[in-house]
Amino acid sequence: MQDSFFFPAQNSTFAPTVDALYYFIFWISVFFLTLITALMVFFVVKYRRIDGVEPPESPGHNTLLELSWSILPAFIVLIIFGWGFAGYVDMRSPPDEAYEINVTASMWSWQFRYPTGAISKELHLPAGKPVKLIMQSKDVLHSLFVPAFRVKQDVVPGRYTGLWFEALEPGTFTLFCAEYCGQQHSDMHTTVVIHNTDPSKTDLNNHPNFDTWLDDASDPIKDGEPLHESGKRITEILGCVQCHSNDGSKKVGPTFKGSFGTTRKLQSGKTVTVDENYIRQSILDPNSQVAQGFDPKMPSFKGTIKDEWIDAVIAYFKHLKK
Ligand code: HEC
Ligand SMILES: [Cu+2]
Repeated sequence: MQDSFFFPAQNSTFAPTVDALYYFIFWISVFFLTLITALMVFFVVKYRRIDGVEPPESPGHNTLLELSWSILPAFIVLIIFGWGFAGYVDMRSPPDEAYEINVTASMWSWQFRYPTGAISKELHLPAGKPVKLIMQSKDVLHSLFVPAFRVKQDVVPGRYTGLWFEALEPGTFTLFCAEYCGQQHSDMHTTVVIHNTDPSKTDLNNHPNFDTWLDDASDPIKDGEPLHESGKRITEILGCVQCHSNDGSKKVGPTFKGSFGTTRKLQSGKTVTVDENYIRQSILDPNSQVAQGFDPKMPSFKGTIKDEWIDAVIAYFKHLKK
């Protein structure tokens, strides 16, 4: 798979058709642009007004010429229509066995829910299997766009919209919101992780195969494992690690490392201790207490994170104190 001049590498079964039709229209446009511009320049020069020369008698019309410049383009347009329509129907008709994922868009993040109850901030998919997205918006118009798959569909408040595709190769790709949806619209992108489906393999980026990932994401708290390790897994599954580091470095949000038990100055001027309640409230209602020196960029995880998961995250904070 390789990126081309115009497009990222083709990574869905739709991509070859979409690109072929695009190039067909593109080269037809280039051909006629060149032909018409060249003829126009040629005629402008050839029939320019010259002093002392009478302009020639203007011809009436030429039936053959006029028929051919009407019928030929009509054929080309019909070819484009037929080709585009066939592709459109295919893209609108998900196969019955498609794997269903629910998508919720909200200013300015994505949430994906899987049939097992797993939830993630990034879109995880099996390679080589048809996937259907059932999408809704919590607030305004958004649009889900994955260039590598050549698919884009509006996400509309108050109704479901759908989209399906079949990804080809394992790897990571970018998913964008393609509908201007407010101040931080440009932040509304996430990663699509396409997992290998072979249980014995991880892919090149060391992602587990899809079923292993799904098991972890569905039930991140494993019996017999220290709670803080489950907490770490939860911060990965829910995408906390996009904004928070665990090594002391500052990202969009404060690092998790060493923060438990310290005091934190809030934008309201108050000082709080980073304890169980502060962490819990930061996760469920982040904007109620914004740490000084940071923007209120954290989305609420109310309804996404379970109470036991919060306990595990708190255990992880305590573990990172040492
Ligand atoms: C989009 C970026 C983003 C994501 C995703 C995110 N956070 Fe935050 N978080 C922030 C920012 C920015 C702050 C600081 C401003 C504030 O307090 O709201 C913050 C603050 C916090 C605080 C308070 C920390 C302190 O030291 O004051 C906690 C605890 C926290 N986040 C936990 C989480 C957890 C757990 C997750 C995942 C479930 C998460 N965050 C996901 C951006 C994010
Ligand atoms: Cu958006």
